[in-house]
Amino acid sequence: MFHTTIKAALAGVALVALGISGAQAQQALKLGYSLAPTSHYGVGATAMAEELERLSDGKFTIEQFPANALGGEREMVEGAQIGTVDIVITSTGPVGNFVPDTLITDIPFLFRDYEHAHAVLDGPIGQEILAQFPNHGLIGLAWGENGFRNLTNNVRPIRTPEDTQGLKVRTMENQVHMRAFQELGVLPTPMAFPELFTALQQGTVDGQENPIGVILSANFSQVQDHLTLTQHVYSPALIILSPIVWDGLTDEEKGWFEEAAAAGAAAMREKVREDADNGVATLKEQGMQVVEDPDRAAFEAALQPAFAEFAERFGQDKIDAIRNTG
Ligand code: EAX
Repeated sequence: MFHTTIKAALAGVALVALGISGAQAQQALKLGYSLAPTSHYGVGATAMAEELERLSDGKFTIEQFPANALGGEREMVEGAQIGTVDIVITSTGPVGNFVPDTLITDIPFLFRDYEHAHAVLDGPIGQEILAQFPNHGLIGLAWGENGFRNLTNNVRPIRTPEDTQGLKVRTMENQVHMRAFQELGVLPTPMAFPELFTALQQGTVDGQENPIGVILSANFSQVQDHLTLTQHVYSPALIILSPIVWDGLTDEEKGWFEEAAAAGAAAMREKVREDADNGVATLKEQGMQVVEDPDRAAFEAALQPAFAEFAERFGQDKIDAIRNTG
């Protein structure tokens, strides 16, 4: 009798345990990014979430934490490594500090246009870089997009490299960008994105550089007078997953995550293009003075000493392989 009671109790415990594990099988994932929900990152996150929920029949859901709610991009990537953040959409800005192979993609004037960038990143070169992520405690699910970066400042209209001399410009926490900006006579000031608006407002830095979608989304027209369409570097984004999530997935589930990330990346790219095409007009309406046609060739030429160093560091053959793609 006693035994029967215990058995029944144990069965009850087992049932409760099953019930709990059934509930746990529904996994809500935390996804962080630095911009507003209406930005290209928000659009990408939503597309990814919808696709993942659809493919997994509701098993995996994604909760979004926009606008740096989980910290700056470097902090979010660290969070993915230790499992406090499940998914991060981030520019490559700080990622080279974790996965050095991504740094080659941060070289200015490397990608001609969006099609070129997509061909490289979605092709063997980009996929080989993603394959390096697990060696650094991260899973690179897909290349998303941030866009071609443009310079804004509060001092003067910028047309040539002479105009950038002496400017204090916030850069991302990225060695390649910082090195390149030195050649333009700029004092590169690395800073996490969440601090940038206030730094511009208070004049801690004179300027910053970002794609049109970011300038719009972060309301930089409120704190910057001049915009120059320098398009000096293509800024990729990455959809990164915590290995702690990845390691718990079946092969089928891993496939869903990759497919959902691809859908997110595609939606992100579409929104980046839309902002690049329409956003400059909006920024003008908001009062920015825009130099549409700066001397890009002069900026590229001014960077030659930095390019020589990049060739030595990354290998001219690897850089040529990117340039000759597509
Ligand atoms: O990823 O830090 C930056 O300037 C990034 O471009 C921005 O956070 C969007």
